[in-house]
Amino acid sequence: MTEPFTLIFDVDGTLADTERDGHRVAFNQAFAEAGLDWEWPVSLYGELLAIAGGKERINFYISQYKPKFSVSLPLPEYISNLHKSKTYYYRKLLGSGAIPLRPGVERLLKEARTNKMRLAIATTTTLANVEALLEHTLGKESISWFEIIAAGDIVPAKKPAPDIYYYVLEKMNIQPQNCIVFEDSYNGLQAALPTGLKTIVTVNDYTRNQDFTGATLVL
Ligand code: XBP
Ligand code: MG
Repeated sequence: MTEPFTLIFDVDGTLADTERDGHRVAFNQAFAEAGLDWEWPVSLYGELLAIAGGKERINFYISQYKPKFSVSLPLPEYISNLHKSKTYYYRKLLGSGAIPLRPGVERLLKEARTNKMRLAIATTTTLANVEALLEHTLGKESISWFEIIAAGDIVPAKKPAPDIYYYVLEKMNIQPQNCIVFEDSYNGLQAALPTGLKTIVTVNDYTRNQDFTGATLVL
């Protein structure tokens, strides 16, 4: 019996355009709540997206733009607290219905389920953010549509490292030949390619000019 096909989805920029009006806004709300005069405008955020992972992105921003910044707490602890606050604001934004799924995503997921395909998620974002996005767009039950939701710190190295995709392949005990990955960014494609996974890239305003050499299809 041939193995059923598996669709592996990235989240941010792929399932939904979460970055400009979601994550970016939540980062700014967390900075304001912490009394910081930091503000990430749309263009700067586009540059900072080169760094996957919210905590890593804040750390990069400090090193590049606020090198004199200092706090009494160890910096990683301070950043982790700031990121928790950002995640709170991001989930509140999702709860307000501010971020819909991209066109066609719901139809694709439902058709895949009708055709008994296996579904998985491989994302850099925090698990709680994935669950909130699914709950507030498709309903809480949709979280169970995905056999694996591999997210954030579950792996030691974030995209463009391939760790998150190897993690999904291993946990689902599947071969790359029977899978397709959906991604939106250069980092995401670079993470999938070394594993042998075929990747469909769907671009958005932040990623359309990136290099997608090696993608099976760019939409
Ligand atoms: C995109 C990311 C994430 C989000 C922010 O993830 O790099 O870091 O920008 O989410 P992907 P967190 O495209 O792999 O879904 O602040 O929770 O990291
Ligand atoms: Mg993405």
